[in-house]
Amino acid sequence: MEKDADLAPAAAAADGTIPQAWDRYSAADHAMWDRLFDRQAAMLPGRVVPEFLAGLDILRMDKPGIPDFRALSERLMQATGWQVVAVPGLVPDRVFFEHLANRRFPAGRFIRTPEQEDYLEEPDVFHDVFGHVPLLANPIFADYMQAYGRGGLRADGLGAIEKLARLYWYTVEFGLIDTADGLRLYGAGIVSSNAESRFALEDPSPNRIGFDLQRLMRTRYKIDDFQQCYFVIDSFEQLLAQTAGTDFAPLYRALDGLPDFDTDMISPDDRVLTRGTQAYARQKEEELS
Ligand code: HBI
Ligand code: FE
Repeated sequence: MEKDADLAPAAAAADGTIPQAWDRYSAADHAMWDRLFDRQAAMLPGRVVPEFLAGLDILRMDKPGIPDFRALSERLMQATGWQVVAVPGLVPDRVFFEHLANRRFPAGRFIRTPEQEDYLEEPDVFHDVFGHVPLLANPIFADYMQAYGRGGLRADGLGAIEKLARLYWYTVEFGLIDTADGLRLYGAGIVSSNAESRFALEDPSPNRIGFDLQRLMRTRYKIDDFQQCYFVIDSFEQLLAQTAGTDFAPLYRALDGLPDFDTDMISPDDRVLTRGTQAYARQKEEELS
C-alpha cells in the first residue's frame, strides 16, 4: 500500500500524458484541422495505401473538427485494442516506447498555426492523429507498432536506439508500399504533408529502394526537408514478420562495425525501384551556398 502511494506521483509524471482538454480548442483550431483534413482527403485516394482510407472510415474520422481522443480511443479500442493519449509534444524515447508497447499512441494535442501550415518541428495533433492513427485500426500494422515499442525498450538497454529510430523513420514516418495497383504512401510524415505526398510518390529526385532491415538501419536521415531516400515494403505482413519476435541484439552487434550510408547513396546490393536524380536536394544545396 505504502509503496504504491509513493510511486503514484512519479509514475504519473513519467507517463508524460496530459488531458486533451478538447473543450478548450478554439473555432480557429478546428478550422485549421478541417482545412488540412480536406486538402489531404482530396489528394490521398489513389496515392495512399487502401488500409489508411479504411482506417479513416472505421474510426469515423470524416467528422469536422479536431477529434476528441475519448471517442476516437473507444473506436480504436474496438478495432485493435489501441488508445490515443495526449502529450504536450515530443516525449523522451523510453516514455514513447513504453506507450507503444502498451498499445497507447501518444499524440500532440496542439494544432499548428497558419504560419506553420507546411512545416513544423514538433508533432501536432494533425500529424499525430491524421497521420498515424488510421493505420492503427489495421490489425497487422497495430501489432507492428506495439512490436516497435517493445523493441525500443530493448534497444535502449543495448545502446541501439539510433539504429532502431531509423526503422521508425523509414517505415512508420516515411514508408512507401508496393501494392498490386502500384506504389502507395503509408508513412505518417508523408500523408500528413501535402507537398511530400506528391514528392515521395511522383518526384524523380529521391531514390526508392526495396526494404532491407540491415541496409535501412545503416542509413542516415534528414529531419528538416523532403527525404532523399524512401524504403519500399511489399506488405505490412512483411514488416511485422521481420520485426516482431526477432531478437535485434545480434543484428545491432553485426551493424556496429559497418559504415553508415548517406541518405542519397545507392549500394550495389540495393533493390532499386527508382534511381533518383537528387535534383531537388542539389538545387536546395545551391540555394543555401
Ligand atoms: N514523442 N510525442 C512523440 N512522438 C514521437 O514520434 C516521438 C516521441 N519521442 C521519441 C521519438 N518519437 C523517437 O525518437 C523514437 O521513435 C525513437
Ligand atoms: Fe510521427
